Amino acid sequence: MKVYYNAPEQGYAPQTSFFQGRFTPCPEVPARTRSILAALGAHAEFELAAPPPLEAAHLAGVHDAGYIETLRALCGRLKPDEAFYPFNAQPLPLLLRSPYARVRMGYYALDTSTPLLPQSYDMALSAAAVAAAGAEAMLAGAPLAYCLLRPPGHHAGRRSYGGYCILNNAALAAQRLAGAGRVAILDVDYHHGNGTQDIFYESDAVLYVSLHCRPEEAYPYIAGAEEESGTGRGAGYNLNLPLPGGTDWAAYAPALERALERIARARPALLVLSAGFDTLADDPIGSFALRVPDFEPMGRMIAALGLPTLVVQEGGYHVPSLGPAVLALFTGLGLLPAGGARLHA
Ligand code: Q9C
Ligand code: ZN
Repeated sequence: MKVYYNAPEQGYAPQTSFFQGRFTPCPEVPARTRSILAALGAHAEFELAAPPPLEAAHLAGVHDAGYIETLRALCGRLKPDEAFYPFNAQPLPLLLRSPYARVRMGYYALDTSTPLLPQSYDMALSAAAVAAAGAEAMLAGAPLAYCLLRPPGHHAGRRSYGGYCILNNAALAAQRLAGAGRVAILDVDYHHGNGTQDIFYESDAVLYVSLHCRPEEAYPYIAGAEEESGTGRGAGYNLNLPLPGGTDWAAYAPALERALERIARARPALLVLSAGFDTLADDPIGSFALRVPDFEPMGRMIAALGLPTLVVQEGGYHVPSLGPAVLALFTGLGLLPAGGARLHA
């Protein structure tokens, strides 16, 4: 199986998040992918590949041109050691009239939690390139591929960034795959993928189904309620399954079953799996109670859909667990022989 990976991300190390009025260490670090790469390296089934570069123009179906252009201008103006946090974080129309990218950027900010660095634009584009390459592989007939990337994407909306996400990698892949038939996105990150929901909310070409911690108690707070089910042509093509803090595999599995039933009913041609691992009990920012071995039955249940599946990396912040959890998932997905992942867990 091909593993598309943007190696330059190893040089991308945002240090500090600004969250609820405080500077806190940013958990979205290069050690995350290092943990995964170390685990994959022990198995010949994973074939690493660098994606071809992606031009910003190819984001057009997923992101607003003004957002992309402001992001590019902003990053180009930051000092080498600067981390940018918006002053405003609200889509107020007057902000867009400013000649300063620093002011315009506030229009596109979901919140202040995501530091933007001088390299953020290039890095986000390189992560999106990974997703595009993964989509191409699926269109060429691959049954399974993995997009290993940073920064993650599912909180980035059509014209918004946040939650360590700048461009929506999974949405870009889904958009490209939708040319080959209906696509389902299953999002198992601990956090609701408000960005992915936003991008496809009015579309029936892409079904978005998410299992996540309920918005009353978890980031992004502003989306993820069960009532959000899509509008227009997209009515019924958005399914949120919010779960309470403390959810373990015994409580998670029946919700996943519901998610998979909805997906099966939509008869998609392909599946995009937004794979977050911040549902693990040890995750420093999540409050669920999954264990590494739970990712194996999770993978098995997903594989039972019998769909070509593109796995796109999202969150997950307990660094030592990430590699083992990815192996457990791909064991369940049928790539690795059962039992193998446990040796590395
Ligand atoms: N102390 C993803 O998993 N801040 N993003 C939470 C908790 C935002 C997570 C702070 C979390 C965003 C892709
Ligand atoms: Zn997350």
